[in-house]
Amino acid sequence: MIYKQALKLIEDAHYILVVTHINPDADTISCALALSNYFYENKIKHKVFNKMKRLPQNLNFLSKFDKITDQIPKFFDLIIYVDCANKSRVGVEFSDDIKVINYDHHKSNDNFGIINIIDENKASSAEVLYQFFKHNKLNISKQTAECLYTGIYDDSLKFSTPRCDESTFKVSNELVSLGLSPSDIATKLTRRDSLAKYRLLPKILESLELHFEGKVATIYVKTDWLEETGADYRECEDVVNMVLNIAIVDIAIFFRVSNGSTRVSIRSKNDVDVTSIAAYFDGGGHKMAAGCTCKTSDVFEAKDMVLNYIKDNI
Ligand SMILES: [Mn+2]
Repeated sequence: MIYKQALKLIEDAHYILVVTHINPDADTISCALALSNYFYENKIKHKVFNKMKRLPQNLNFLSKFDKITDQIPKFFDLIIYVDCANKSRVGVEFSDDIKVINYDHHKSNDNFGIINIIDENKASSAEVLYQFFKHNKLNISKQTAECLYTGIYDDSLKFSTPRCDESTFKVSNELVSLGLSPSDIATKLTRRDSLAKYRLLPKILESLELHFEGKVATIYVKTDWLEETGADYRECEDVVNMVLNIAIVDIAIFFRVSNGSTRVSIRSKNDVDVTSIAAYFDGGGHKMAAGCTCKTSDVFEAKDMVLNYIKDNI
């Protein structure tokens, strides 16, 4: 029912704006491009918006990636949010008069759309969006399939997160049967690193400290290091998962200064819930992957703030 209502809104719209979250990941971009490819194939007028000037270039193999814009079109009468737990994740405010469809898998999603297609049990928004295609019996082209598969693969951390289940593999199987190559996608997504990344990585790893008998690991990146190496911090985001791989570590935290405050990425394993840490600092996310911002431009101060919270509450 809800899937049909969403399709009706799409068919009735004159111009659709598909919006993705700031600091985009593969899930938000893949969902937007899955829709975009379907819209192109069916001559549905639309644009895909992301506020950032620089997008993750490892996703540039996805069809229509080059059409993503940071400009807001003059007219649009439907907004589709993908992978955004709330409206502000996009970094731009739109008029409340415009109809909204909201596809997501964040538990904290506040149902801001007139149609909300949200399933917190799914490992990715791409898996949620797949259900929209499936229930409406829409044609999924190879290009659209590649987008959906990429979102599922990346947001499930290569099929390793707890929410990755039988249905994830069933959907992936159906997408692979449409002709895409899992090995090709994995290679394009994960094996095109810059040399600069490997100049920056040792510096970040040098910052590694263990706390609370080794249960919590912290790392940080300094702005000077980015300048020295020419690397973008996003190239090194996976370093937080790397230190989480240390056997005794349950929580890994990555600090970096951005626009006068410190961004904090928190990852966990062994069923440790880190949402309360992020929530305390007005952030959000999932049980085992969350993020927040500390109001200081000093990474050491931010580190103390977060470790103090953990000491008293986790
Ligand atoms: Mn996601």
